[in-house]
Amino acid sequence: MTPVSEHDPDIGLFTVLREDGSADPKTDPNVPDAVLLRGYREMRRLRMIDAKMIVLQRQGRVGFYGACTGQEATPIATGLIASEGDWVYPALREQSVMLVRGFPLDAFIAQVFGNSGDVQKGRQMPSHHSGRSVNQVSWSSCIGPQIPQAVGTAFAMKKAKSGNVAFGFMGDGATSQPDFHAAMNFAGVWKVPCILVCQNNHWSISVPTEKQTASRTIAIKARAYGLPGVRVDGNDLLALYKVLSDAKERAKNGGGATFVEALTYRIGAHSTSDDPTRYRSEAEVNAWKKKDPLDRLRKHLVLRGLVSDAGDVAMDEELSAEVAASIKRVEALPPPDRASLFDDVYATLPWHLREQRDALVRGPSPVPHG
Ligand SMILES: Cc1ncc(C[n+]2csc(CCOP(=O)(O)OP(=O)(O)O)c2C)c(N)n1
Repeated sequence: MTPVSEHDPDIGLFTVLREDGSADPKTDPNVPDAVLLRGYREMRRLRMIDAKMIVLQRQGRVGFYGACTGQEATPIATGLIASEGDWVYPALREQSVMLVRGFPLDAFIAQVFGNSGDVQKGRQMPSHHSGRSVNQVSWSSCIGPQIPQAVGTAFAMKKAKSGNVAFGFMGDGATSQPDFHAAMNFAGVWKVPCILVCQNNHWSISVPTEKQTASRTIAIKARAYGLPGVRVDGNDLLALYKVLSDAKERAKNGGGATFVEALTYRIGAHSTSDDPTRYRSEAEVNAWKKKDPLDRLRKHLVLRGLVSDAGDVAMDEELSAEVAASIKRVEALPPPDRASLFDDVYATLPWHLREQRDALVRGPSPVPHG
């Protein structure tokens, strides 16, 4: 049996940001200031979008929302390091990668409304974003299928020698799904350019991680598949930047896939359909609030003189106005055109569907009098 040690990357915890806000010089990836500030702004905007969308759901203006509050560092770090030709397969908490990669905010919000501003034409459940323009594929709501999809895409990239990578995301709960094991096995055997990231937020709705797996860590599972596993502080943007960049370089250079376990915590409910007070304690939530990824990055940036209270006030005013204006524009849009129901499946619509589409467009026949 291979001996295990606290120093192994799949057992220990890779961190950069220290409690006092400084970066550990031994692990600091020296991210350029402009990139850090971009990440900070994106994290603040994402937190604001999530808060506003939850209010909209509570007001009955959208049907469902899954926030990632407390878990912003992973999707934002991914967005910062992804190249244009890379593909992203998110789970519920990583939709926002596409925003960092230039997907328009209006279209992002329209997906939650499911109206005519939505590139998916209202066909997907809210919070299941995708965007062809940024190579991001919607997850299916079933837990796990996006993991083999990401690995399959990476296999195609390898065959095509595209030089790109695929990112596949999952929660800790997804590691109990058969799809996880099939994907990890395939990724190991075929050395595909893939980065598989598990956001271990300690809960799979009401199931705690200790009831999900008896493994010492989740990252250690990678050993059995012949992949490197890395355990990283998922609330530390700098650490994630480093681990994900290294994994990307390795994948691009033919070194194959990496499995990353990012330790984090879901501060809010699983989704707008959940009440977490029924299964976890306030004390636990409060302890994690002290390790908030946005606060930790801010502390670092303040120490480096890159952000200030006044600057944050101005940024929040700007971001709040941007998000509010987007919601206002999007909410005013009509629903998707009904006839669009028949689009996108057949190059040439078969006769029986043409008849059904025409009947739908005509509307019901008038009821005869008499
Ligand atoms: C195959 C399948 N089983 C059960 C569910 C119900 N379900 C939805 S989300 C979820 C928990 C997912 O937990 P995790 O993978 O840890 O991700 P998290 O939501 O914590 O980010 C479950 C069990 C589902 N959607 N699909």
